[in-house]
Amino acid sequence: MKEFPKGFLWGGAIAANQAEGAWNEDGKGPAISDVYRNGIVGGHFDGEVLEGHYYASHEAIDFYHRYKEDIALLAEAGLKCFRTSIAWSRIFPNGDEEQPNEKGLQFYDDLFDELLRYNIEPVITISHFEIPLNLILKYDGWKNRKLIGFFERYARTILTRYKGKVKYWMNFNEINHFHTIPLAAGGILIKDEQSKLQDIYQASHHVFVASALAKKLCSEISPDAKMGCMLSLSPIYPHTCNPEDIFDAYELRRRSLFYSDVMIRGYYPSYAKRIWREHGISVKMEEGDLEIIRENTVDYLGFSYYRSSTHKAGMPILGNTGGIIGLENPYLEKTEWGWPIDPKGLRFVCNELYDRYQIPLFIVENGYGGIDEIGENGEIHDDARIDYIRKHLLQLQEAIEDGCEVMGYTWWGPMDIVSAGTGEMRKRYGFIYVDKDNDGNGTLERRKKKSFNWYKSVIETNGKVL
Ligand code: BGP
Repeated sequence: MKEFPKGFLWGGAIAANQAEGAWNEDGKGPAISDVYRNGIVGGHFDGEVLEGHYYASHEAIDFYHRYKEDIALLAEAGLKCFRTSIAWSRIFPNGDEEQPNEKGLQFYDDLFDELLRYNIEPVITISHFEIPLNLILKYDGWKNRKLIGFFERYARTILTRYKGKVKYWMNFNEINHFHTIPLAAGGILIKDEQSKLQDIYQASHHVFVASALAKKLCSEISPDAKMGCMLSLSPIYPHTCNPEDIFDAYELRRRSLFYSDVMIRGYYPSYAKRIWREHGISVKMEEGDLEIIRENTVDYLGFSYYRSSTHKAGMPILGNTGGIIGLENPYLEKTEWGWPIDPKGLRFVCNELYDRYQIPLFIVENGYGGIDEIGENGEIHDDARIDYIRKHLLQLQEAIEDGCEVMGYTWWGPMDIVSAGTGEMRKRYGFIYVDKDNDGNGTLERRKKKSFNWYKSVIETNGKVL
């Protein structure tokens, strides 16, 4: 069997709000994820913590207190890297303070030290669906240009503090979900459908300037570190060979690549100008914005890949920018959550992206969310999960053979965590089981599943044995 490239970053990935818990400890302020019920992607936003309601992020899997135990297990599995995010509101509880919260900074110092003790590289997302709540309520989120300054201060603080500890950064998680989940991904509450697109493109512009500034700071403060962007990139197939379907699917695809087009190439693509013209959108920019965006493009493209989707002409294009399931694809099996399983799509998407950008790719999320059955002796034989990951890794190997430069692969949710889509615990991704149910009951005990040893041997052999 073929091996993966030398130094390939085998890892696992989580997000602060889906794992840490301790939502109001040590000075942390409330984040948007703390006031969502039933999932930050598809759930309900309360705007404040309402008494008597269950919020999955409040305890999550208590990673905040149990990270040492988790990291020891990850080290035993042989992980080379670990992706997590910094909860912005641990560092700046309201997002707009002048001074950071020392206890929040200390937590990530301790966490990164613990990882480095085992030679596990931290891969850090600066903002993963967990913007401080105050920035939404008081400022209208990214619609407000002031957020650029708040983000810049936050980025400067963490880049300076963790210089030498963190070599791999990513700006915004799945930023191309801005259109589908503007509140979670972009921190903007859509109050008026009429001005939705105007607001989204204006907020996106602020995000582009902010991420370019973060990249600039990264080059100045930590010249050896790399800063990537992060998108959700399911391939979008045309439903038939009807040119109408083919063009529409292509158009939808381009829109899902809008964010990487700007962050990687450093300019607004020509197709965006047509969208703006036809929808009467005018994006306010200040002098120097386009220059900042042009001069500070990202070093690599991180993306999540779970599934593909199928598109037919006439299905709504605007608003859909990636990650959607679309129409039934009769050639593919599905997970218990209805997500089409498409390993070949990973090879397709790697080639598509590498052809388009020629910068290193990093698969920072891939995995199988399913229900685990516990056997009589407490063992968990998660063969469907192993099968899913194996088939995706085989296709990733093919993509590398095709010539794509791939830095690494991080298994989504190495320990079971809260689902972003539904807020559930029973949608499990881990090779480590966490004893907790949807209502918050359980001991939080960690237990290895069958996939634990399987992934360990994959890493040990650098992908030779799959
Ligand atoms: C991505 C998010 C993650 C994650 C994953 C799986 O969209 O970046 O935060 O949770 O999807 O989705 P889910 O948790 O809904 O199964």
